[in-house]
Amino acid sequence: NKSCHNVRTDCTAPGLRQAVLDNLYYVSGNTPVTASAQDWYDAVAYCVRDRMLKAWNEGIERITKALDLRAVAYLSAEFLIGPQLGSNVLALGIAEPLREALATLGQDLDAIVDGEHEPGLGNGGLGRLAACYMDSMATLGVPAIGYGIHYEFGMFTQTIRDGWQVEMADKWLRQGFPWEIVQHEFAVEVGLGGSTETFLDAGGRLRVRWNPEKRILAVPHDIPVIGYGGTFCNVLRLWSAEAVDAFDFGSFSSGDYGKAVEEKILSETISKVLYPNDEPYQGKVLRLGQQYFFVSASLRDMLRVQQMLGKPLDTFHTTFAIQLNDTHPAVAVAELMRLLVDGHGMEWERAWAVTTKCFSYTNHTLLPEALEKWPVELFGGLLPRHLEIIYEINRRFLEEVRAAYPGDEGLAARLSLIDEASPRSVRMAHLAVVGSHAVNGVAALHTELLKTHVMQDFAALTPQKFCNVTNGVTPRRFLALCNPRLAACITSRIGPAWINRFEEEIGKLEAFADDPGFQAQWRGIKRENKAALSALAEKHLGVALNPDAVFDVQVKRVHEYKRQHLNILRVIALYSAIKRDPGAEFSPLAVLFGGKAAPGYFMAKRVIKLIHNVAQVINGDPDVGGRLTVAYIPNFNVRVGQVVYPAADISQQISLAGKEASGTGNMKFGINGAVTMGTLDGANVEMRQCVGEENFFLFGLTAPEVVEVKRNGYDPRAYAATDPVLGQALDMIASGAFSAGDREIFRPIVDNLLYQDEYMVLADFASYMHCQALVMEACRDTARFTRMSILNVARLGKFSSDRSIRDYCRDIWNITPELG
Ligand code: 26R
Repeated sequence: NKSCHNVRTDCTAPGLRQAVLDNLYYVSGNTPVTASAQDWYDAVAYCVRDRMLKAWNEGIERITKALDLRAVAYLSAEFLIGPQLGSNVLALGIAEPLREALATLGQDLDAIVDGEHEPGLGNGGLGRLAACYMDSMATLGVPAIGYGIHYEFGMFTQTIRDGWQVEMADKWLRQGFPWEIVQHEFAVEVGLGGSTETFLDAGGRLRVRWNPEKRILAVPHDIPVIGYGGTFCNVLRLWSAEAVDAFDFGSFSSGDYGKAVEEKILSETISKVLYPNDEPYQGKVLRLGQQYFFVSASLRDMLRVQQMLGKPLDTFHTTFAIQLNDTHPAVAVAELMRLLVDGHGMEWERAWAVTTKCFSYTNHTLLPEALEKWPVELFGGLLPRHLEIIYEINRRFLEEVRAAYPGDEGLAARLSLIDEASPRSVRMAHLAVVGSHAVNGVAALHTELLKTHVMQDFAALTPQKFCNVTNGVTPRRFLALCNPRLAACITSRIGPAWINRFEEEIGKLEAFADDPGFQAQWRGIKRENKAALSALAEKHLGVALNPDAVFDVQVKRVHEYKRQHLNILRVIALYSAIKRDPGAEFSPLAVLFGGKAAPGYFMAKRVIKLIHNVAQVINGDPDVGGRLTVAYIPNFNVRVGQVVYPAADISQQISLAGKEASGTGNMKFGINGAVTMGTLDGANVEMRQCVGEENFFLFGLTAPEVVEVKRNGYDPRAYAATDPVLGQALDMIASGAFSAGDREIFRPIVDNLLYQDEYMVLADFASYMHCQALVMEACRDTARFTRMSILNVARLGKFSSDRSIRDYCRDIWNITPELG
């Protein structure tokens, strides 16, 4: 039946119209008269999903049928995929007919796209990077499965009450999620707790058996990830925890209904909530349970594929390249050993060879407090067999170390997988390095610091393992989708090939950098994007932002090392200057902030409060007269980012040098034409090399200078005492100028800056202010600033995640992309 076929695949406007109407009627039980906004969204989403299924099914077949194919298994505790409708429509190339179809039904595609509630299954950079990589792998034709956790509650929703962050639960599944398909037939059981025992197998060999105390069912939820062009599709497989048995009938029939469902509730706890801490690590047993849960289910799923292909286990590494996204899934090293040795009776040495050929590990942080360490007692309680395996890996590893460096017990202790300091603990990064054939940092500077500081002993032992893959972002979501005006303008000059060949094509824009007509068009688009953001700010915050002001933006997680407080000190200093001389010329400036603080992070939450209070004073001061405006954009997430990046003139990337591993917001701003004001940290270093130093506003200490200043004894008070601008800004906060005279509320911030200042805010302040003056001067020269903006886009081709994925394919995975 032809028409029946067409309603699921037809991509003409009339065909799409019919498909949406059918879904409205048959899926949600509505007519256009009764349909709510959510009903329209669902009808459109299912219509789009239908058109992905051909590529989706072919994608599943590709991985499960092709004998000679190597697929990536990307293991990540977080995938911050963002809204799905818009990006899928873009990938399929059906925006225009769909828009037309909906218009005939009185519906606006953009409004429906904007109404989507995004799955917030990640904290920030690391989770979003995983999503960009899934997009690039699908676009380049790299067969891949993303494995992660189907959290019931994602990242909390941030609301602001009286300037304070208040967290609210994010029940993202409340309205259903049309993009996932639950695959009950691939559910697997995962064990936890219990004990181990030895036994003699049929061949008389001594074997070990783990008898877990409880079992939990892992149920896969599959989300398609379709590449640009719509022909290649991979899958994101997220595991949710369920009870093996829904409830205990024994208790149920004896009348104890509460006890009957208890088991079910306990089991489901495992995938209940995303941990919202993005740096300081907390040794919570539930978190280790989550990590093991998704890792075990994923490895069992891969072994199932291996067996389905009829391939022997000792070629497992030819089927899967397993990438560990930070140490969160590092227990996979021990789990794969257990599955091969205990489960399949493989010899230790052979199993170890397979394991190390499978795994590679990406490190994402230099902060020592973020390195995962699990107390041995806690670890052994939950995963007794894995602890034994880790001891055995360590025993053999240290034997090699001692053979290579006889007598150097200090070295052995530093390299050991076990930290012997009390409480004894398992060092997950060491497990990841030892179990992998490749270890990478996420920016050139970061990799260098890994090799020379954080992991110097490993780098000396196995230098060939270490390599760099600088992060990237997808130009589909973070330019083509989020900035349609700029995208159309770029395409009108250089054609559309930049969308999936960004690195190769975007440089062609450079030819137009000084073209006055092009420049005017470029500025017009930026102004429209600013007006769009202003409209949102007006609606949600009641703050009026002048679209003719320079938009200066810092959006990212709130953390002391990212130095939002340095930014607000700058704002206070600018405000003081205006107050001193209200008549002096000051071109309009809008300083925007956004980002969430970890719920338990006292200082970060207080910084959010300080920003709000400063905003209130400045925005309401008639002397300022709207020339300086400060706003905090609440609940920053992927969706909000897609409105913010296109509207920025200046991108604040001001972490203390040596602290930010890479940053990826810096790249999202840059490819939307914002000029960076930043330190030589993370990927800023490489961005500056690419755009040219004259198109980047640099300030601050370098990483080696930071080390040097600290070595000589850093005294923040000396800076406050000698720089009157800085001293006065701190005094204003301390004296209650932003807290109605209350001198206590911000004392923790001021005292911390004066007496500790771990992230050297005061040391970098003067340099930052000097840089600010240069920025203001550059902004007054419209042609010069527009040229800088255009060149930032034109010269950032390297920062496409397509380039990153090609690097991984070539240097780490040994996979050849099938497309592009
Ligand atoms: C609680 C603990 C174990 C934990 C630590 C760190 C949990 C989550 C994180 C997230 C960290 C690793 C993270 O997001 N790092 C960021 O990764 C980005 C992608 O590589 C980088 O751009 C960014 O610089 C880095 O901070």
